[in-house]
Amino acid sequence: MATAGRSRLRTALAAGMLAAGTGAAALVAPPAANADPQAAKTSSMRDVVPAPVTVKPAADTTFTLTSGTKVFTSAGARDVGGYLAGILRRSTGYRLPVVDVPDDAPDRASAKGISLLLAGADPSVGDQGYQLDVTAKAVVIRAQRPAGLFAGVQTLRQLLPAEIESATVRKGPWVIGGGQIVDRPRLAYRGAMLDVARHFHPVETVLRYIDELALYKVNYLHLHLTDDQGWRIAIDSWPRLATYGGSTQVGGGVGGYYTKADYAAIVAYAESRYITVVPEVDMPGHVNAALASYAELSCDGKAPPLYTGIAVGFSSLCADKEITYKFIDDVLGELAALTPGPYLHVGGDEAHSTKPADYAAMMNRVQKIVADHGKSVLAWHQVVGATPLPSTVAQYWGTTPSSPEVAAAAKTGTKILLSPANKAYLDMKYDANTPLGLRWAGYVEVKDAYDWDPGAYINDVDASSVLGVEAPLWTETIVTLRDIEYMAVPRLPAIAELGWSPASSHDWTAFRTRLGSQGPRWTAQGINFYRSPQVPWAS
Ligand code: IFG
Repeated sequence: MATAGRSRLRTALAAGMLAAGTGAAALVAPPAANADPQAAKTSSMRDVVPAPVTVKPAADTTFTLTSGTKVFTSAGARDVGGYLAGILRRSTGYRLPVVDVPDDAPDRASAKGISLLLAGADPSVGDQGYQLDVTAKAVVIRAQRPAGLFAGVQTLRQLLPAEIESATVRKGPWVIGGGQIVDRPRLAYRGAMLDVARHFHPVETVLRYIDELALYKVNYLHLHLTDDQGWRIAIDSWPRLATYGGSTQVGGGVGGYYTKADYAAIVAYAESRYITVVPEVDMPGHVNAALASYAELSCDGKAPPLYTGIAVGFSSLCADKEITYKFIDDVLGELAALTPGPYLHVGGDEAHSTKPADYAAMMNRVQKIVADHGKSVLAWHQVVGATPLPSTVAQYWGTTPSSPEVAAAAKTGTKILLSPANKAYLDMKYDANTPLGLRWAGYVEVKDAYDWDPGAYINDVDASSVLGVEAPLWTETIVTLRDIEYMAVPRLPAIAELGWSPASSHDWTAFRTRLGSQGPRWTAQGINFYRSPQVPWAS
C-alpha cells in the first residue's frame, strides 16, 4: 500500500534522476558483478536493434571516447545530452561535460567530441528519426526534434562496447566504428503494456522498465491500472477505489496503488525518455475491484468480495444506472488531467457479463466522455462492436489473421494497434519449460514474436490502417522486476523492431544474430533475460 512518506521518496528519486539525466540504475541494484569481462570490444553498425533504415559503415575509421571528450548540444538538445553523458560517465568514469553550442557557431559539427544538433539532419528522418555520423574526430547526431536525438543516442549506445552499459566504471577502450546511419521509424506507435493490476508493481520497477523500453526506441507505455483483482490509481472523488480496491492482488498479497504523485513521476520519467503513457481503466468488464469498493455501482446494490483469482469475464458495470456514467466521467476526468498523452484506454475486453446491446450503448457513451475530456480512445478490439468514433483506435489481440469485424471497422477509418496474443503477448510461455506465464494463446518463442508483419497481419486490413504494434505483459504470474525482464527480454526488442524497422529488412536469420549481440549488453545492465536456444548469444 502506498504511504505518503515512501511516495514522496519515490517522487523525489524520479525527479532527481530527471534532473541528473542519469539512467535508472541509480534506483536498482548494480548489475551482476560477473558481467562478462570479455564482451565484444567494439560493436558494428550492422548489429543495431532495431535495424536502421540506412547503414553505411566506414571500415577504416574509428572514433575513440577519451577522458577529454565533451558533449556539445545545440539549443533544445541539452536534456538528451545530459541523459547521454549520465550513461557514459557511469561506465567510463570520464567527466564528459555537456557544453552548449550556440546555434550560430561556425560549423557546429566540426567540434571534436560528441555533438547533438537539432539542425542539418537528412529531411527523410522526420520527427522521430535521426542522422548519425561517426568520423575519427567526431560523433554527430542530427535530428529535427529532441525525440530523434534520443533515438540516435540509443543507436550510439549500441555502437560502443557492451561494458558502456555498466553501472560501475570499466576500463575501456571505448572505440566506435565509423560510418553513417540515417534512420526513422516505420510505424508511429511502438508500445509495451504492463499490467499493474493483477500484481502491483512499484514505481521503481516501472521506471526501470521504461529505461529498458527506451533501449529499443519504444515510444508508448500502456499501463493496465484497473482490473478485477486490483485498482491501482488514486481517484480523489472515489477514494475507496485505491484504498480498498487496491488492497490486494492475485494470490492475496497486499497489492498497492499509485498516488497521483507516483503516477505523475512515472509520466514525467517516461516523457524524459520520449515515451508517452497510456493509462487504461478497463470497462465494462474487469471491474470487480471497483464494484467491491462501491456497492452502489453494482446492479443489485451489493458489493462483491475482493477477488484474488485469475478468472475473467465475471464482472460488469451496471449499464442501467446513471451513477455508472458519473463514476466513469469522474475517473476518466481525473486521469485525463494527469495524462499529457493523447490516449485514454478504456479496455472493453471480455465483457461476458454485459449484454451486447448494453455493451454497445455503454461504450458509445464512454467514447463521448473521453472526447469531452479532450482525449482519444484506445480500446481492445471488441470496441468495434459499438460505434467507434473516428479517433478511436482498436487494439487487436486476436490469435488469427481473420477478423471481419475489425476489417470492416478499418474500412470506415478506424486505426488498428496490433497485439496478436500468439505473437505479441509477453505473458505467454516461451515453451513448456517456462516457469512463468500462461499458455492459452500457445507458446511464443522469440521467432514467433519476430516472424510476422504488423502491417499485413489482419486479413483485409491495409497497412495504412495500422497505427502500430504493442507488446502486452499481463501479470497473473509475474510478481517481480526479474519476472518482467525474463518474459519481456528478448521478445520485446523483436516487437520493437517490427514497429521501427522497414519491412524490407525483416529477416529472422539476420535478426537473431543481431539479437545475440545484445546479450552482453543486457548482462552489463543486470537485465534478467531469457537465453532462448533459438538465438546465437554473443556470450
Ligand atoms: N486476456 C485478458 C487479459 C489477461 C490475458 C492474459 C486481454 C485483452 C488474457 N484480456 O488480453 O485481462 O487475463 O494472457
